[in-house]
Amino acid sequence: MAQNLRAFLQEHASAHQIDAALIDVMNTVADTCVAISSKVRLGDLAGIIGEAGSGNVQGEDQKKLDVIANNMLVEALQGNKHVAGLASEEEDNFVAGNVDGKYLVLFDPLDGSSNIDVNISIGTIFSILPHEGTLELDSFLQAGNQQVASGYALYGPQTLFVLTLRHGVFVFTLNDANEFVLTRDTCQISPSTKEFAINMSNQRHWQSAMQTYVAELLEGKTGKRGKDYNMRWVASMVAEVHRILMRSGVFMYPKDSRDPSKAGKLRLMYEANPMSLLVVQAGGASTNAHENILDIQPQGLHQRVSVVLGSTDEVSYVTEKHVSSN
Ligand code: AHM
Ligand code: MG
Repeated sequence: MAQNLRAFLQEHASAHQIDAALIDVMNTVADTCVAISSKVRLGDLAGIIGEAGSGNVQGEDQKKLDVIANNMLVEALQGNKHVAGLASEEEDNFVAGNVDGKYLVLFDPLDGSSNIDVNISIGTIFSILPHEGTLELDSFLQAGNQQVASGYALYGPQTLFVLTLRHGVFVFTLNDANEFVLTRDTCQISPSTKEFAINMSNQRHWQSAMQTYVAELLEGKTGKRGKDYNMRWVASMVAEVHRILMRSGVFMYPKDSRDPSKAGKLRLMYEANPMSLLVVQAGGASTNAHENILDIQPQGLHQRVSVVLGSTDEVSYVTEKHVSSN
């Protein structure tokens, strides 16, 4: 019989000596994603489509669903006694949890916001860090390789929950009874690929190493890379990473010369770190085009970063190109 998420987590925890408190936090995240999924599925019928009329700390307009999903996660996680604190893409500052909590949960409550109103896949991304001592901003500024778990919910044709507790990557599908059921127990990204994902409309703003790399991909079979590459761009990182976990590929969101103060569009703590842990756990690689994302020492909660992740051959090739061009 197919195993549900709770049973899987219990078994996985005993097989790998994982703290029961961490499993409890994971269950709270998953339960909240089920609740978010119910709202996403109903769209206009649940009154969740459209602008919230507010902005977040990064100056981005918030959608109603950004705010709803954020509030649901904050409330649920504050109610979990093992959670010491939270940080969210939609909150200016970190939020305190419970003084005895051993974990910090960081999340992008609704990733792919530009796709909400057009019924294209969106998701929730989360990262879990260990915690001890007094809760302060510094508590959250841990490198990605300190994460004890990460994952995402993908609200697509199916609602999926994908997680790692540092012992592989597992995929669960939401069934008719609103229960996540294990549907894939191995995710392995192959080293080579013929598929890339990048927002080509920003091409003229990329650094020259990225311009050269993508130009080589576009040359096709008779060009330098000797392959006909295919391109995909959903504009939801959750959907792009899921595709890479399922059939390999490389995803890039490079830094942009339009705003030199920003290191890229995506956020290190809420997007790049959790996705990098999943990709590395599935045998792939992840860099900021220079160094491994998981090794970056964060300087701020809302820090942005360039992202190159997926099949190792491509990630190494594009990273080497950037390193040697400096
Ligand atoms: P969001 O968290 O505000 O939704 O922004 C992140 C999203 C990613 O999911 C996606 O990879 C990227 O932004 C898409 O950017 P673009 O609008 O340039 O295509
Ligand atoms: Mg996002």
